Amino acid sequence: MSGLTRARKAAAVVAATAAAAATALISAPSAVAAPQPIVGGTTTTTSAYPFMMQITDASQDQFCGGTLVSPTKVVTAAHCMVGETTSSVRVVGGRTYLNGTNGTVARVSRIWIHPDYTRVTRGDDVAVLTLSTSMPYTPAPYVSSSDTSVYAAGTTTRVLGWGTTSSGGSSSNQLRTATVPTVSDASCRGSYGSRYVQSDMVCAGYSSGGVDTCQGDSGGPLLIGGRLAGITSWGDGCAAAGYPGVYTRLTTFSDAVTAQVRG
Ligand code: 4AZ
Repeated sequence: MSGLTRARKAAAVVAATAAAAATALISAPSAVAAPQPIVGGTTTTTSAYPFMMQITDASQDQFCGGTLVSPTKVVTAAHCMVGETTSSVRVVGGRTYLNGTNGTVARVSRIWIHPDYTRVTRGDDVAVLTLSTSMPYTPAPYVSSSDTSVYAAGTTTRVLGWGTTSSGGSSSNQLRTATVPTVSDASCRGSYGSRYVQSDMVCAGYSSGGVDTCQGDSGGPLLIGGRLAGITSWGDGCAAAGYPGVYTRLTTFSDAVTAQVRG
């Protein structure tokens, strides 16, 4: 596997095969924001978001994000863990910069991947890592299975990561964050057709694009009201008009996650 592929788990970017057809259904933006990092976000720190974890290889090169939900449990994307083993992965907390050496590095004693996971466009994109040692950071609360109303269209969400700052671009050395509104199921279905599995996914982004997660942000949190409500999963490119980011709908999986957190 090439270094680039390994470094970013790039498989989540799905080719925009039907881009021209679907774009015709989206109203033209009055102004298009210049693409900026997460894409379109601002820099932040792990002090501001202490539950924000880097998922790295054994050399501490980040390839995905994760969210600390208890001292020894981290929620991430299943697609981030494909081909990984407890020996190949590390979780790094308290490290704002990719080139930092500070914070806390934990080894992983168990990797749970949703048993039905096959590919990002079929859903079930959730995994839970059990750490061998505790993280000295405050975990994030996460949604319960009954909290389905949090995804009401237009709700403000916050995303975080070290991913690329444009489609096919470079990762951000510093942690970044952005806010994006949730998108209705009907609209997201209009963008992605049958690849949008509404029981397992939720979309977020502006109809005009410009702000989004991108390669390397996968596995990281989508927060609603300060609670973990989604996991960065996939999309056609990044920040393109009419193609919002797609996130794991965590209410569907919160009971399964809780079983792993307690186990
Ligand atoms: C990725 O590969 C990825 N624009 C994350 C988010 C999106 C696409 C790809 C959504 O990590």
